[in-house]
Amino acid sequence: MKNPSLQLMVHADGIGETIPSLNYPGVTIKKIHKADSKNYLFIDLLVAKNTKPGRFPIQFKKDGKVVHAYVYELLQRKPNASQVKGFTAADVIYLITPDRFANGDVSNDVISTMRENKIDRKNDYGRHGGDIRGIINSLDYIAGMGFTAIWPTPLLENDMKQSSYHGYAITDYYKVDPRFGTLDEYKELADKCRQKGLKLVFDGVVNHTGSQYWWMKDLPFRNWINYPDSLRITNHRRTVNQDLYAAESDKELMVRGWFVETMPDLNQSNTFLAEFLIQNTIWWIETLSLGGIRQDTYPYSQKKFLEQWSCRIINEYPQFSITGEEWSTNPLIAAYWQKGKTNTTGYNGCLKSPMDFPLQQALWQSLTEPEAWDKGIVKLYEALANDFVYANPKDLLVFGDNHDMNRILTFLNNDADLLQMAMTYILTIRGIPQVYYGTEVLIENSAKPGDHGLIRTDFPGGWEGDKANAFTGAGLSADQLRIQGYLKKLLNWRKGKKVIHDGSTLHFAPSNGTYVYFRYNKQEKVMVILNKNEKQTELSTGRFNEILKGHQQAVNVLTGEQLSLQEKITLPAKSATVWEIR
Ligand SMILES: [Ca+2]
Ligand SMILES: [Ca+2]
Repeated sequence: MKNPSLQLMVHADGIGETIPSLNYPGVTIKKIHKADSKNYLFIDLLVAKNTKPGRFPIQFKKDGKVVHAYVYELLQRKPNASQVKGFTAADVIYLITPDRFANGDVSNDVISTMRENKIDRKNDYGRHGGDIRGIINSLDYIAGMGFTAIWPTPLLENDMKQSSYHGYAITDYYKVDPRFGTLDEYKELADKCRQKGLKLVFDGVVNHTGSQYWWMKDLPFRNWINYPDSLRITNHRRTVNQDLYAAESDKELMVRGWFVETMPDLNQSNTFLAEFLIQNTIWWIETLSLGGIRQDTYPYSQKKFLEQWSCRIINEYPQFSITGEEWSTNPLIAAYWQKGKTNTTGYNGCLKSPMDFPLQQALWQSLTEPEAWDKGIVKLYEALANDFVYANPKDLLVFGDNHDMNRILTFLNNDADLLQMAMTYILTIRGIPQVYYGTEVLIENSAKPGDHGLIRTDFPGGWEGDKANAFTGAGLSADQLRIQGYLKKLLNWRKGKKVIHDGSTLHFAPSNGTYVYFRYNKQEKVMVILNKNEKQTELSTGRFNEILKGHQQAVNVLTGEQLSLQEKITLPAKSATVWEIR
């Protein structure tokens, strides 16, 4: 690694009262740190350049006698390990809730030694049995649809009494949850993704763990977690991170407060914990040759730590990509975290791709609001006009929904035509698109708006005996097949379109319920027309002369239909059409 330092956290009875020693060419012990608990020892190693991979024993002596020993292994790095490429705007990320996607191995459904040891598909908050094998089995479907990356929500151990299916209450940062599979299966998933041209995005959670984390019974340091003695819940006032006038007590509670009693908040200002978390992330990138990381609850961790965490990763893997969840619909707040943004507070991290929550909200509101001077489609136009606040708007993660909010179809009042418009926008506007699994077959949650369990509905066909099967198309409705087919075509077209990946954007003020924008570069021009009107609409192209000048024809990328730009374009009611300009 570029960084020659490695800190080992050693945990064993009374290990803190021992002196460690080792003998291996290239590896030296630089410093030893005791913890608050006598059962931990932190050992700083220096690994010299060109040190050979191999195993070496570390001996722990007390009063001159060896009382503990451990064989540590330095693994061989894969060729070009530091050159792993993160997701870019050339990718489209398919977001998966693994427990709800596909059950590829029923033998891991119930693990009797775990606290939650039953499956119940009728319970929205119970485990349903989906797993890594199910994702592996579905990779051809995902790649065939035209997605180029997958982001499964966390697959690490969540040995909690209930709601362990969602994965955000991790109880061991180095262990795959056995109900999802094994580390070998996770590696197999990574390898098969690579073979099929899919990047694998890891969902990281450094803000909190599950309360059943093994170390909770014997914390290395008293300040390993925040508020260890008296539970305090975060105020969720995320703007304190940027606010020039915020009270210290509010800032403190925001970052140190817990989400819920079952998720202890980690204190990343403890440098040993910070190092543990950074090394752990790097270990996963290295082990799986990841294609990106999504970091949960981004603004809830210590800011100094977030700078170190993100920039240490980018230092080791310069072409890597990180996206982070800052759930704010204010672009100023989202922009603050992006790599390259100059902030007066001095914060300067390496988060490439903040999530574009502001645009997500503008998208569904613009499509569902009645048209008026300051409402409806103009909201989408004006939301994009905020791009000047971002260091790099082309790197933002754009999405219609995710696993924590209503399904986009529910936001859009279950209107499949509006869904088609929204998805066309996501897939043609600047940024890195992310699509939640099942959007393509109209999964919605209008029966219980906002309900996480229902939002994370089982993917049809993921379970033996499912009535409908989205993988084969069997049992799907005409609308489901139509949207699935539409997305498949658009996604596969997008794959080869550099002009969509990193072209410039030009948009025209919406007029009469239509909104027209262009993506262009020196070689190509693409025109996207959103028509929100409930009836067929005629559109003259004269107003777009500054970009259409010298062009005669447009070709519909989905239907192949050709039209003359000299004539009016007929737009179907509630439609999105994508045209290559000739
Ligand atoms: Ca299973
Ligand atoms: Ca926190």
